[in-house]
Amino acid sequence: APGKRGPRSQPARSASEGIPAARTAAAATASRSLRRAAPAGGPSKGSSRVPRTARSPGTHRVLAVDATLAPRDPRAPGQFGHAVAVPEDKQEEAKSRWKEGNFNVYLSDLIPVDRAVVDTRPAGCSEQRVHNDLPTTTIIMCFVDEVWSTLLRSVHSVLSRSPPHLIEEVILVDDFSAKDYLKEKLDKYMSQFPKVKILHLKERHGLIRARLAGAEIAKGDVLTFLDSHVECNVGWLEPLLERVRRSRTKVACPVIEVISDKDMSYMTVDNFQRGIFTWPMNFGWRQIPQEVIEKNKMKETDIIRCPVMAGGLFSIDKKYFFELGAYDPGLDVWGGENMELSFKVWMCGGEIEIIPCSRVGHIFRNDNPYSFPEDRIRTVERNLARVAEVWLDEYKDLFYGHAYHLILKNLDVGDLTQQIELRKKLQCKSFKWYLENVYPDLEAPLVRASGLLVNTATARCIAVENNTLAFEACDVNNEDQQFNYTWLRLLQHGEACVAPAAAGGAPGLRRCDGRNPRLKWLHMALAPGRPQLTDHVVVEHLAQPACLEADPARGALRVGACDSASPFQKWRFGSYHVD
Ligand code: LR7
Ligand code: MN
Repeated sequence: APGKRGPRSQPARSASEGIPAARTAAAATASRSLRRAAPAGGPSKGSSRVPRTARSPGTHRVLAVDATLAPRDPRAPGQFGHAVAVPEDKQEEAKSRWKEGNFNVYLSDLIPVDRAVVDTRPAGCSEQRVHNDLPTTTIIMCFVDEVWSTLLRSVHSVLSRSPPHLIEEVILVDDFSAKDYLKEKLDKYMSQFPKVKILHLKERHGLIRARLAGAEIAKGDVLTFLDSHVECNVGWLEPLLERVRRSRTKVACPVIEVISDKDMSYMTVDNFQRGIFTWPMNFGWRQIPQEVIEKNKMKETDIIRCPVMAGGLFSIDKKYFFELGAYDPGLDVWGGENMELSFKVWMCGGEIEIIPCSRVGHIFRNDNPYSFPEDRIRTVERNLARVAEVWLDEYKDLFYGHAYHLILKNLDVGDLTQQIELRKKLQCKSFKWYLENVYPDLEAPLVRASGLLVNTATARCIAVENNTLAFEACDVNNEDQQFNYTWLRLLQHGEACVAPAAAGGAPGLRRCDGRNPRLKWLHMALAPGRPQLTDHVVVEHLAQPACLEADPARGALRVGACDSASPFQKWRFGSYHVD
């Protein structure tokens, strides 16, 4: 549609199956349509610079402490969030500086550190009231080798667009950056702001443990986490704190808008988007369907409950955060912590919300500009597998089924005892409850296919009779003929699984074990990419393709060399739950 543009065409994916190459952010923006930020209403709308007096006792209007109407230098490049172009003679310089942050660092340096952005809040936000006794917050911003001007702009936007009495402190957690300017120079610059504290970590903690280090020393009632390349918009903070004040188990997220990595313009995003995930736990945003919006008469200012949060920007009651066990400290560097906290919050009694009246811009980049201490993909995979093991119950098979290489890798996720204990202690609900109540639109069939496995040429079915594998005339009502084809690629009947044989041999039964590669079958109806073996059931672990087949002469079951033309190798399940 005209006026719509996504900054990235395709979410980048790792070479291996399933898990995105640490690119949740890029993958997430791919589905969002963006608009240049334009004022939502008239010039004075919501931007009065002086706090108004409360009309009813105990509440006041959202403050709009901001220089949007009269910035220090109205003609500076990038002012009001406008796009900036690199001058012709600076193209080379801009290009060479890109890798300092994987965005247009040259332009970031060119635009004011305190630039104004357009007030992108939906109509009505500036009239909303918040309580006078909002909790105070500690802002925690972690960074490793962040670009100077970008880090400064993030801090300035917090300080100039938040009511001072609500900010207990701003803790900058320097995650062992190598850049010189992030040492004394940063300390010196920030010393003009008494509320800004800098914690220089003595070794690389990774984002997750760096946030924990900040949280440990925080004095505010509420923790507000932000990335180090953001611009908080007008009135962003009060609506977040208002939600936490209303209920301490609410975790409040702003709408994350887009600061272009190319021209530094501040773009707004479509309203009515929820934070969701798809298998194997890839974060994304999903538009609420128009009919749902109409049916519920949803307004643009309405709070949106989200199955998961993006991860970087949110407010949470400090005590509640620690009651939840904060983040699993076994998560390394980057990734998956947003899933962990989201599942934990929902399953253990809380809620995740997007607050449309709170808006923060974020620079979305195609790649992390810093190095990972160990392999990036492995790190993210391991984090996600920890989350799956602790929180997904029987649904973890869907995770592994969609990231199948992880099973083959025999990934070591480390010790999970404490996390499992914590879940018990908090008496958290099941993942099934979460799916039914929080994310009912996620497709999460526990098995891929089920019912009778019919050999189409002979109308015979496999069965378990007296603990042995039988092959008999199909009968839908026969319990013994019911099989599941699982995410872990087993042909399963209760505890018993069909065990393959080499070509020429007869299959048998074995006790099911999802980790045993010698029990696995590929049902080609569910494995696109081998059209020549459509409807076949292929032994997975053999190099020479061997297929389950009916021996029509003996009415028996056997494994034979795969033959795309053989009708005796065609099988069909009663029902398929995925395609
Ligand atoms: O080792 C590290 N130490 C750090 O301090 C690695 C990173 N960091 C800092 C880094 O400098 C940055 O300020 O941590 C912050 C987040 O890292 P980014 O900006 O590289 O992450 P991201 O924006 O690409 O990805 C999202 O997912 C992350 C890991 O799961 C975090 O949760 C990020 O906070 C999160 N960002 C957002 O939610 C913003 C919206 C993007 C999306 C989706
Ligand atoms: Mn980020």
